[in-house]
Amino acid sequence: MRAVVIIPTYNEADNIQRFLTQVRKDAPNVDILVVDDNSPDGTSQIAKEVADRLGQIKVMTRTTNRGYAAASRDAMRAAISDNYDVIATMDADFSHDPAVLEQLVSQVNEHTALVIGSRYVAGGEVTNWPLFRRLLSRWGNLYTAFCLKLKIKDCTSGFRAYSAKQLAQINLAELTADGYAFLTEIAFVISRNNLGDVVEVPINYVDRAYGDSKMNTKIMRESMVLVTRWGIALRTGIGRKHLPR
Ligand SMILES: Nc1nc2c(ncn2[C@@H]2O[C@H](COP(=O)(O)OP(=O)(O)OP(=O)(O)O)[C@@H](O)[C@H]2O)c(=O)[nH]1
Ligand SMILES: [Mg+2]
Repeated sequence: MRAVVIIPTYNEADNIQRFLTQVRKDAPNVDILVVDDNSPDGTSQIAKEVADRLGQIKVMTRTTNRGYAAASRDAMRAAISDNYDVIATMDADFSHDPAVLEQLVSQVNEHTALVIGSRYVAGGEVTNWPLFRRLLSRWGNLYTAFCLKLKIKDCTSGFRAYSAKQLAQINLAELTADGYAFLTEIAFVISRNNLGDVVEVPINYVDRAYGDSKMNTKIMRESMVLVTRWGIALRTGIGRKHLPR
């Protein structure tokens, strides 16, 4: 079984070298695909130097259409065409513990399409987040599960492992979210199309210590608007054509 972890990056120069070194050490069986949006702080160059030194690391540098979702989609397409069996994703800022990566990857199987590293199942935790961020994420996830009739407790966690075969069933070009709503959108599509089980594994999510957050009000608003729109379409049929397929 071949596995790759996609690491979207934007201005992660303060983290990337240490992070890649740690992933290489903790998950020696998982290849790495960094997808950087040509970060002005030189993240791509640093990642390429580390890649040359450590091996098993590819760096994809994008120059157009910057965004978490667009970068993730491009990297997913590349990983699918490279014939990986499992495609994981994680952040570069140490919020997701590299020591847990192989555990997520190992739980993907023919029944399980998606394994989510989850803050909101028993045993899950959030460390060092300010109260506002905690409430936003917690209530955002409760609202999302309600609107979309999902049993998933942490739809917005970016620490995941997908079955490549099931991911390949999704028309990634048709997904509409630009920011982290992409994570909800893809979980929603997997559930709606019965592509396989979604399993949540507890993680401790630790706030970044270095580098700046890219979370902003536009991303939060997008998430709220899309979830509400999809929820209305699901329940009433109004705007059904906007539901992700
Ligand atoms: N390629 C790419 N990666 C991005 C973009 N925005 C964010 N990322 C990466 O996606 C991951 C998650 O972004 P963060 O800024 O950490 O978002 P967050 O975890 O919600 O915010 P913090 O809690 O402040 O860390 C990080 O590895 C980022 O570098 C983007 O526009 N393009
Ligand atoms: Mg982060």
